[in-house]
Amino acid sequence: MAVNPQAMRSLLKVYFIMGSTNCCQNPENVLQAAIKGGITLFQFREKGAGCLHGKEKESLAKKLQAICKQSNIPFIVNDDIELAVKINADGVHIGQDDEAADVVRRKIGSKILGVSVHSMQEAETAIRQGADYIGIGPIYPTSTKADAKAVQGLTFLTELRSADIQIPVVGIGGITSENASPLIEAGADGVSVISAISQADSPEKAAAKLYDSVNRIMRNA
Ligand code: 3NM
Repeated sequence: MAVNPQAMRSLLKVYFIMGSTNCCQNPENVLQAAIKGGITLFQFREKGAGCLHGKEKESLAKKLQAICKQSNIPFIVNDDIELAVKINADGVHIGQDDEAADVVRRKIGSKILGVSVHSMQEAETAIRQGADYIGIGPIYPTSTKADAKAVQGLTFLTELRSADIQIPVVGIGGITSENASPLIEAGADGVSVISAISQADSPEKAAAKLYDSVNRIMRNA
């Protein structure tokens, strides 16, 4: 763990994830609008049919990173540790098919490390190997990730918190401002979304609505 857990929890509130294939508008404009709306963390996830590679990918990453920097939003890179280190991103997010978290931790030093987990055992391993936060999903049905696992609802999150696992947790998969509340009530520190913001007519309004729905529950907790 490299980041103070309390600081990590605040960053996870509205965690926007996006790559060029998720947007119907210019990705830079989408990110700028999402930041205006109140996102707290950003992940560059350049995946799927028609995604950018090599220099083009790096060039978009740098443009989006510069936008995040202007507003002090930490910039996380999905999977691509080499790119994250090369451009000095603020962190990386990895899944179970990537290198082990302890290997990645050694490569990235004190940058933020997020790990996707789907079981108690994976969660415990990620914690032991130095994750700053874990991502769990899909909470609800999603069409954004073709190889998403079975929908898990709030079952796993509830199990984690009942076992007194205190690591910062973010949920992902099919989350919108309408269905975010139960996730926060069940113990998540925030929501990760792609399409709820990237495909919205107004990414700014969509981000603001998500922020309100998360914050409303946290204030009452
Ligand atoms: N990971 P949307 S679901 C990137 O379950 C990703 O680990 C998932 O997109 C997981 O907010 C998912 O549009 C897609 O549903 C999230």
